[in-house]
Amino acid sequence: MTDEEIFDEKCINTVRFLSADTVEKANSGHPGMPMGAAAMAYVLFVRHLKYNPANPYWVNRDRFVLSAGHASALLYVLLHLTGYDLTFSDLQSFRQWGSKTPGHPERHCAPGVEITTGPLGQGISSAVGMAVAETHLAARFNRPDYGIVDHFTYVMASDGDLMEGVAFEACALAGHLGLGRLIVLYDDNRVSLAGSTSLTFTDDVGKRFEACGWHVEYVEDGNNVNLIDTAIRKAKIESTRPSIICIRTIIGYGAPHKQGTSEAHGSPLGPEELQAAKRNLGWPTEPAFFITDDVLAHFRKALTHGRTWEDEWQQAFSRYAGTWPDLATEFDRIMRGDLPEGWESALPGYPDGSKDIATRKVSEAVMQTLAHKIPELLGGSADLNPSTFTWLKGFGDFQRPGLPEEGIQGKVGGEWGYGGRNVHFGVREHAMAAIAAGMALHGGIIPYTATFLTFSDYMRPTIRLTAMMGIRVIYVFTHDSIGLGEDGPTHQPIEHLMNLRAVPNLTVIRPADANETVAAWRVAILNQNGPTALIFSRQNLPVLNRIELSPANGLYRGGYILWESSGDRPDVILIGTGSELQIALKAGRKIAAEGFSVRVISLPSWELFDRQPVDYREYVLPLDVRARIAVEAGIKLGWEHYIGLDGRVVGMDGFGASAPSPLLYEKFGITAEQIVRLAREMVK
Ligand SMILES: Cc1ncc(C[n+]2csc(CCOP(=O)(O)OP(=O)(O)O)c2C)c(N)n1
Repeated sequence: MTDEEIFDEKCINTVRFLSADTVEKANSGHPGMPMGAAAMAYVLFVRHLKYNPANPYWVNRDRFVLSAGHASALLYVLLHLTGYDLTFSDLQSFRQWGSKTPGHPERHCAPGVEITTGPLGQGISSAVGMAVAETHLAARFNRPDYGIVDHFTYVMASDGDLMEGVAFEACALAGHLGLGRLIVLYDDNRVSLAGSTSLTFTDDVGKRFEACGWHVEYVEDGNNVNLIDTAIRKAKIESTRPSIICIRTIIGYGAPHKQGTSEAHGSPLGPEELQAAKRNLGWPTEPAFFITDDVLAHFRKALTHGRTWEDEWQQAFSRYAGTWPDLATEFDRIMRGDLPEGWESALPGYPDGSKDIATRKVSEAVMQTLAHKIPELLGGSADLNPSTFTWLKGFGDFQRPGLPEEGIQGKVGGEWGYGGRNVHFGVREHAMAAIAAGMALHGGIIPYTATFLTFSDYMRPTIRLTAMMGIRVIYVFTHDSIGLGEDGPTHQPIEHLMNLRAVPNLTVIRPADANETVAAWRVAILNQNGPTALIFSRQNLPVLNRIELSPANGLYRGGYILWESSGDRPDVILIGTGSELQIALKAGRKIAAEGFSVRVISLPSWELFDRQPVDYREYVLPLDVRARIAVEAGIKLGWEHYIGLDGRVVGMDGFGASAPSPLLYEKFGITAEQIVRLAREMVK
């Protein structure tokens, strides 16, 4: 071995045993993957990844995604060694309350953690979204001699990541799109949590990726620095296909009794086995957390390199700004996440007397004005644009340039290439959500997705993560109830609204008419601290007369008094959302005609309403009025939140049925007559 190779090995063993010690000290965690994948992590962080530990937010940094979030100790060790603001004592408080080093990487806890991972498959899929963002922004902003956006997205993924369906969906799309700056390091250790992958996972991964249009490299010895280095070099040169490097490793490498088995996967090695592993690899058994100065200095060169890379980029950007000042200002703006001036100025309004219109159709109109004003709005649907109406007309298809355009449907007009803003996700709802998350995390993009509300179930794992991360993603869900009609119960969402409302930090908005729909989109665009789900009807709805009724900007408060029969204390309160608000209103008028005092509340967003001051909530929904009826064509469970134990719900008890929409409302009893009947009973 050369001196250099000996030193590399020392650095790798530092990573390996710092990770194992970190897990051992916490008496909890996953030592196996960090020990097996230490070499590839070292090669990547020391020889390839471009980053500045002193400024984790440098916009042109390479993105690194540890998809196998259970190997978090590895990431924390790398961040510490390379000089991020993550100290030795942070390593020692691994997995403890309030630490920067939770069990799985959480985006807001430590600088350098680009994304929250842990649910397998999510990280690699969102990395595809990061690469989409990079590719699009490069097409938009780069100019000859100025690669303002020209970084790579690297992923470390495990067997579990690649077993998950979402990863396959996302990687298939990445191959189709030819995302050449996406590089996956696959930790091929053939062991998962419960045993060997020979039990479950005998795919030929390389061939599978090859079939999806990827460039595939193999490294037979995952401890061989030079082989890994060469493979990464080749992957970087390949510019028209994403790359995966299948690196054969041994889980828990070094641990004499546990290496190569699932015993090494998810619990501390135990003091004896850990000591034995250290002896086995010629590592000092004491002290734990052993780092030598030369090794630390080697890793910390990242600080100098990082400063140089960022400075060089800054200088290039200044020159770029001199030649293209408007582009540079625009780039700064979108990367800050600020909205452009006047973005709201062309939003449509729907005066009294407008024709009935489905809220999905209104959404389409709103999106066209937003598309012109907000160039960073980018997204698409899971093969449902003709139903969700979520295309950005004239703004091109995000596609690999050079694909034969002829015969390809779905062209929305405009550029065909990486500058296009309509992303065709295909029938891949889960990957659509994950990719959109990656686009938001990259920055410079406001991503949206679209499908039928019933298929939100296919997206839930990612929706949950975007809510946890607090990032701006807009989910458009149309066909929001039995109101969609003949497609029947498989397509009619029932429990979905409540399911989404149950996710913390997800804002769910189900507007009742055209003007509420415009307001809902406005809220979604302004919501920078979490995702928003916009829920739209398939069927036409009346445009409520806002001269007679309260204005639709009541939506900004989540709920508001739409109409009341008199200024008196109401005898009964009717609460409606979406397409059922008009039914509640009709019922309210009938009840009022019988001499009762009635109030009708529009409640398009629980989350927005619950954030209002208590006075406002009390003003809308006075505590002492117990006769309350909620009307929503969804599951009843959950409405107790607003109607208490005395209230009643006009909603669904089971699944829907296949029939025309008006008949379904009648058959399932979601009618004004039913509301009136219940109200009479309650006010008696
Ligand atoms: C979606 C999801 N399902 C299950 C788990 C629980 N889990 C954590 S790691 C793991 C499998 C680990 O196998 P592998 O991905 O090969 O990692 P390694 O054993 O190499 O560390 C499982 C099932 C998870 N984190 N995410």
